[in-house]
Amino acid sequence: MSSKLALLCLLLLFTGAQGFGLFPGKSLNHMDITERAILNATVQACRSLAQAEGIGFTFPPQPFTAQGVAAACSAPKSSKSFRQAIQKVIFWNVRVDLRYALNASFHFDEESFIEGRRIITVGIQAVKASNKKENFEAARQNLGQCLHPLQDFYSHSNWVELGNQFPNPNLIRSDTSIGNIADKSRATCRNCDGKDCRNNILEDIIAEGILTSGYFGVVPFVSTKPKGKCSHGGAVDQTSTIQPKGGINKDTVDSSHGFLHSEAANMAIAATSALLEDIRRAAGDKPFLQMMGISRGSNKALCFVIDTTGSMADDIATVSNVTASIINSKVGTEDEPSVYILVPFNDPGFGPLKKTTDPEVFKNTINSLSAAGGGDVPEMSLSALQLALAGAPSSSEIFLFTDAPAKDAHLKSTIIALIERTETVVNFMITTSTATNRLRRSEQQHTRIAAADAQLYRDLAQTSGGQAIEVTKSELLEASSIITDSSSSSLVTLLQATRNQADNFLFIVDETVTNVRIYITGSSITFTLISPTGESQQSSDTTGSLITSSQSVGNFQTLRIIKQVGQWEIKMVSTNPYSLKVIGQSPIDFLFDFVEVSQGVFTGFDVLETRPKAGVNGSLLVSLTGSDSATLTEVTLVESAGTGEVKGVVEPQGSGNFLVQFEQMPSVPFVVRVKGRYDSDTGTRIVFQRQSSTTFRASNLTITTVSNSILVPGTPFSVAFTVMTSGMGGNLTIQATNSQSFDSTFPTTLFLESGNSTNGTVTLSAPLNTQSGTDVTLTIEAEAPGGADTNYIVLRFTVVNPVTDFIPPECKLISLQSNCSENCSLSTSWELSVWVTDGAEGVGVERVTLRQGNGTVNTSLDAGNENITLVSYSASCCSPEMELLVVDRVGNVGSCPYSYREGSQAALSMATRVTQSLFLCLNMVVLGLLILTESCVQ
Ligand SMILES: *[C@@H]1O[C@H](CO)[C@@H](O)[C@H](O)[C@H]1NC(C)=O
Ligand SMILES: *[C@@H]1O[C@H](CO)[C@@H](O)[C@H](O)[C@H]1NC(C)=O
Ligand SMILES: *[C@@H]1O[C@H](CO)[C@@H](O)[C@H](O)[C@H]1NC(C)=O
Ligand SMILES: *[C@@H]1O[C@H](CO)[C@@H](O)[C@H](O)[C@H]1NC(C)=O
Ligand SMILES: *[C@@H]1O[C@H](CO)[C@@H](O)[C@H](O)[C@H]1NC(C)=O
Ligand SMILES: CC(=O)N[C@H]1CO[C@H](CO)[C@@H](O)[C@@H]1O
Ligand SMILES: [Ca+2]
Ligand SMILES: [Ca+2]
Repeated sequence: MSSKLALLCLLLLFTGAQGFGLFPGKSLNHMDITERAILNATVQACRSLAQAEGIGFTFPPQPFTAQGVAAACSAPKSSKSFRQAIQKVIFWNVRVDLRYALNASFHFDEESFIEGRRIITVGIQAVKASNKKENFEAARQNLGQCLHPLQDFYSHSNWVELGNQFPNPNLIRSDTSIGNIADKSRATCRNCDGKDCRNNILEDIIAEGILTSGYFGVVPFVSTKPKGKCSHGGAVDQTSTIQPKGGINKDTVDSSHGFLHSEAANMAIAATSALLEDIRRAAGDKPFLQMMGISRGSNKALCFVIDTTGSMADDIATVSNVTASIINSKVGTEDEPSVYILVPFNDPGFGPLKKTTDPEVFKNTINSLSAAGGGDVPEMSLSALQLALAGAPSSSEIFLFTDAPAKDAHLKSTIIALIERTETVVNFMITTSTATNRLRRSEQQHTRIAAADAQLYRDLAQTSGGQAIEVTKSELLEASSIITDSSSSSLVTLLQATRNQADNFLFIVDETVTNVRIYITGSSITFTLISPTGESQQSSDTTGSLITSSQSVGNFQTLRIIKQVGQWEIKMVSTNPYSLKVIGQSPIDFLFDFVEVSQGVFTGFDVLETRPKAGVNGSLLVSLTGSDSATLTEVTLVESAGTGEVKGVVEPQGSGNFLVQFEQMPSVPFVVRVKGRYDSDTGTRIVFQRQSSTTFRASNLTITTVSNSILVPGTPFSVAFTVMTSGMGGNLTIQATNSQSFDSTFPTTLFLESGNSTNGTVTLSAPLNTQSGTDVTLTIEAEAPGGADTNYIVLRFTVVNPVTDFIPPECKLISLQSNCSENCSLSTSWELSVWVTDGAEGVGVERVTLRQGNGTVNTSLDAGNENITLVSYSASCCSPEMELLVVDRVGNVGSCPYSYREGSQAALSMATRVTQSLFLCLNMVVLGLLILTESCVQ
């Protein structure tokens, strides 16, 4: 047994992936397929949105890039978050190969058509439910996972060999037949002719249009392939060495059926586009674009976590004032927040998280907060912060207002895990209160938050690259106004460090950077600033030429400096702890993830949801955003509280992606610093430097998990995890925390020998009444004996109630009146009214929107029957066609086209045909006919 396993491992180290491949090359892989379909689908959504708003739309230049598409969508500032969204979807897609390599259903191997489609359709339901609740992170994860089998179908089955020209529309719906699937006992293949596999599928299978797919197995001499069945093929697949020999996959141009690779890959792109189109129709254009990280404003969340206990009345008034001024000054500008989030906390209560895209709703929500209760002095601040970190988009900035220490300090490590994984910046606005304020709540007298209590907040702020600002209540407005000003768009970090003693720091201001600000938090600090030309200015000098403005409030100080391109230096003098941060605005920034060569069956880089391994080699995947021509020259892990540095080896991967390898990951906390260059429009070479705000740590512990990502309410959900250590063994302390406060069980300690591994299980139970689309973030932490080393894994699950309604709402034409004549401009208008229902068994109509037509739509519920939505439409005779999209509450989408030209009967029968021709149309879209032509709709 063990020798067989060893052989297996050896073999697999040299293989690629199953499916469309993981690395760039001449063949199209899952990344290319996914990216192309997303770019095209996003262009369609932006175009449709522009049309609906009556504004023009210009297609971005070909080939599409995230940068170009974001600009065409009038959302140039979204190019980073768009890129990030695409990558998330791709990572989750590729991960299916790394995690479920041998599970046939995820790859449509072994004729597992029914199971494969189930993965796709349940995934689509989860995406739709997540979008409905604006849980876009979860939507991307579910989307990536369900795209993998969808794309594999075209490579691993004989769909292309059967002569099909278009994708199989039945893979993205649950209530239809997938096709004529071969019986388990029916032979489908013969031996290839040596290496030539062009004719290995049996003629009767082709002639009768029977669906089959290849068997796949990696253990030599052990095959589960039934007699006469096709194999996947290729060097790894051991079943292909057994009769019938050879295979049928089209993964690459060199595969058994590589001669059909490009047909299969193009069909996978078309199928991916069709799936995205279904999701877009269910969600609407704007939410679809938000899922893709595109919005017209700053694409940033404005996120407040607020203490609402008795002593906070003044602070709440301040937050209300700050919110009002942010909203008043930013709404309608490109700095407008894309979403507003509020999490209140008290004691013992906290939450719920309130999320809205409507600034007025948010203002009212904040205005309706009142300060009361709280009992003793400490409050539930970290519980609330956990909710905010789990619910805000990644890379957000959160502002937490309190005057009290945390009662739930045991959540510190969970909060750090969430900060590291989401790269969120957390700013603490800590007010010192007067004794009388606090007296109301308890006999304990705290005139100010004790130093040790504030240290917890300082530690968390430091990890996140935020500030822990300590001010009096009367200073809070000024401090808040300064710090929330930083939540503008395109913010980049040029430098971020913390120290306990004097030190000198360098930072580079490049031509693209504007609005440079320096934040210093700490007390009794002086400094000297030296510009690239060698001019210098002391902190005490108020008349110097380098600092254009300076504000100081409480322990927080901020400076603006003149724009001078080049390397600046700041010499800090202090004997107290302080943090220094230099930020600016620039379109050029970077994204990165820690990755690891997958330990599974196939080799590939998997994105870590944990801390990377300490003391051994490690890798980062870095992407540059905001410029298609920028290149990365240097990536360094810099000790955040010291001077240690580890430089990586940078390998370009194409499309602005770079793999960076480090010989040894540091054992101390570090930040990621990148340097790069690009040629400006005027041809000058610009060197830039950016840094992560977040401080990261590596660990000697590793945690891995295996679990589904969809959770059904009322059914216990198990997450099995494995912990390993390269350090000392002993009893590990385990903590599992979830963002929804679902009941959970887990072992609180696990015994682990040095060099060994141990297993545990977390069981989560979502109450029966949990709504579909709710997302839950689970953090599993393991702390080494002594507490010096901790690792964690952060997982996200989506709650989905089983769906039984697969049928879209229907339209019934009630009346159509037109007095339109040949010359439309001479006549007035036409009108129709329609009943929309979701049937007696349906979940109900969610939304009716106009997809095509220039008229006006009015919808209302039928007074007599609330299951009927009445729709009336009137349009000019020059706009003869219209199409309604009708969506039910689980996201089934129907289409109802009408035209005064056709008369009611023709229009009604068209409704059924349009769904069938949708795939034809989408295919044309991918092929380059971007306009849904009339032939498409008829
Ligand atoms: C905020 O408070 C300041 C000072 O009290 C006041 O001048 C300003 O008008 C307030 N802003 C808003 C939007 O309420
Ligand atoms: C990992 O273990 C090594 C050797 O035991 C130790 O020096 C190092 O500090 C540990 N790293 C962390 C992050 O605890
Ligand atoms: C680990 O915990 C078990 C059970 O509490 C205890 O018996 C054992 O001595 C502990 N081992 C170590 C190395 O601390
Ligand atoms: C690892 O732990 C398992 C289960 O406790 C044990 O059976 C095995 O012998 C251990 N292996 C090593 C190398 O210590
Ligand atoms: C832990 O679980 C994995 C499968 O998930 C199994 O292969 C392994 O043997 C288990 N290890 C221990 C120590 O029980
Ligand atoms: C990146 C990519 O594949 N873009 C495709 C999008 O669709 C157009 C036609 O609409 C193709 O020409 C592009 O190749
Ligand atoms: Ca309290
Ligand atoms: Ca329905």
